[in-house]
Amino acid sequence: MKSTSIDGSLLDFPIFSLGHRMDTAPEVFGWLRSSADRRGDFAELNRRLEEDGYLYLPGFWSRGKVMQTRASVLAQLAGMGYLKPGTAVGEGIHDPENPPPAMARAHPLDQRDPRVVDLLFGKETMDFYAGLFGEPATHFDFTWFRTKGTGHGSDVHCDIVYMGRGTKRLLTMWTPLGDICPRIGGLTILEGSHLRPDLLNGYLERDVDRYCANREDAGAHATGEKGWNGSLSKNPLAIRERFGSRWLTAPEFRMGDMLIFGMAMVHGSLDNQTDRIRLSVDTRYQRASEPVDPRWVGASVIGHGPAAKEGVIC
Ligand SMILES: O=C(O)CCC(=O)C(=O)O
Repeated sequence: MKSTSIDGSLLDFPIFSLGHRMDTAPEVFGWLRSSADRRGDFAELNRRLEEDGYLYLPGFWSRGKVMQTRASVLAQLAGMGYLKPGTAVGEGIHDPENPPPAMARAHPLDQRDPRVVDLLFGKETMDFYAGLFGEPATHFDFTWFRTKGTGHGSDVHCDIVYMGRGTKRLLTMWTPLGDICPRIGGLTILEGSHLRPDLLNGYLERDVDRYCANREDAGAHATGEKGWNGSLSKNPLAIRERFGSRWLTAPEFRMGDMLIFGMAMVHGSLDNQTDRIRLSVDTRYQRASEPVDPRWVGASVIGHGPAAKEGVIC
């Protein structure tokens, strides 16, 4: 891929987010800062997490380990008939007649796939979080699988509205299970947005599973028939203007990389302009001593199901 360094450059091909062509001028677009060289320096990593709101750690895991995880997930997708007949499973080309569901919550992929569990919740990863937190770490029992075929990335949002019933000091980890260039649709982070909650008009206090019990359609909200999907915006250009900062991504996310960010970080993802599935997972980590959002723990999580709905008087 042709692109130049952060201090001068544009991509030389168009990229999109939610159908909007992204401006890749360096004033409004840039690359994530790598912290790979400070991997064991937890004081510095915590400082960067506070300052930047994210940690980008290329090559955290061995490439081979992530390739095995990818192979295991692709084999599942192939078995479910989501890959294009006649193509190699490893290519991850989706069947246009039967594309996989992009939505994580409804995903049929196995939450207990041993490769996935070992990668995301095994000793190597949990030791890292314990080091980062300076105390024992724990994680949600749910893995959000993203299997995005050709088309739009994710709406612009912050994660707190989906998982804010425990500690707010929760971290998201976004993990590519394939090499993901901006044409396939990597994650995008709105630089410095974690420091400007004042620009979000109360968004960070909301909860997708809370509804007004005194409204006429309360019943439909209680069952999940109606609801808000947590989106902050479908227009990444307008949101960027509001913050006056830059959208950040990587020239290529590679297998072995991890990207960590906090609950108030505005983020989204790029559209997939290819026929390959953009395969990634996102998972959540926190200090074991702090309260955990009950929606996301247990053998079979309740997630955003009816049991999570909370009626309040508005
Ligand atoms: O992968 C995506 O498109 C979105 C991921 C995301 O929103 C997250 O990791 O919190």
